Amino acid sequence: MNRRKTLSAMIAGLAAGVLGAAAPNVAQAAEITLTYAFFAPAKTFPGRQMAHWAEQLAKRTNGKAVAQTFPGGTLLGAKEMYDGVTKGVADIGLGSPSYDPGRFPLTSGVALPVGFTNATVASRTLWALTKEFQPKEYENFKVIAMFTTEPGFIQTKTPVRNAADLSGMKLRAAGTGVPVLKALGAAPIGMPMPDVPQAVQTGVINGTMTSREVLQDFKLAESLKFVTDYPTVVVAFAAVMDRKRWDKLPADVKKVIDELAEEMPAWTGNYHDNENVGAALQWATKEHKLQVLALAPDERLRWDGKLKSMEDEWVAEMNGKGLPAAAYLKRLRELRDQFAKR
Ligand code: DTR
Repeated sequence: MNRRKTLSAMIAGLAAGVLGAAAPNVAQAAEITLTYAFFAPAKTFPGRQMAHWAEQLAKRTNGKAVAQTFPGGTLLGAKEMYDGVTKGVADIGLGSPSYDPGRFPLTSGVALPVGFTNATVASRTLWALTKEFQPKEYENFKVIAMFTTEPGFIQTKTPVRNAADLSGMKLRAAGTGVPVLKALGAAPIGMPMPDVPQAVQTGVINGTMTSREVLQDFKLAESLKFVTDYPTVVVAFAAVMDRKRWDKLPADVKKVIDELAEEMPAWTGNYHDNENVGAALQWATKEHKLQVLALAPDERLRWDGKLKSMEDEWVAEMNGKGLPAAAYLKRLRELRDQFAKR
């Protein structure tokens, strides 16, 4: 613990030194300073969530606990996020379990093509499921915030109006997006979101399948001029603390963090669905002549048909690991419908 604290504090000190005034919320007088790492830029929606959480932590603990945030991969990148938290490089790490479905198998169920219509419903469902099922994949962590993207859309340089347009197209996706694109006939490539702009520019990929705010937040609309109007799968995010670090926090601070954990799914989903994505679509349409392409109804049905077997395959795979996959999916559908009504 001492080693961990010292390491974390050292890195925080170093990074704060390097970043200087750019490290926003360093409060000198706080009793507890939690370093909080995120792999993508601050202005993306998970980055906004991180900033909101940090602000609320300081406010609700009256400055007793503060978070020092490190967005943009300055402390930990996408692939090392969860190990980095275990090693004490950061006290809190915001990563995407969807980037590593092998490590977070049950969570990957939320990212199946189960028909979520927006991020708010998917985020609330993910959080409720995680509390109910207490997946073993988080056993060494304390989950402090969970949310998802909206369902991903195919965003491309050249128009995709049907399976023939998509056939063999090199597209980037994350997690379950990879098998989804494969089933639809594309040639998917997995890579973390921050690598996408360069891969688009250099022609490594013809586009990406993900939530649509990236058109603006990663300036992708400069090259990706088409969105195919076919919602697919969400991507899950989880901010975690190492459990031993959590256990040492005072009860009043824990209480605030638990309270915030309850609020984060709806807060983030609401921001993403109702401000972030809409603004990005408007901007991309106005500034970059983005076109949204409808699928013909019979084409849509054919695409749905190609994705149908994914759930059963997932259940079989999870059963092989001894995980309660069928029960998880059943409850997912109930919660999805319940949250969608409100
Ligand atoms: N859709 C996921 C994650 C993603 C979407 N927007 C952002 C912003 C910042 C980081 C990750 C993401 C993906 O495709 O990677």
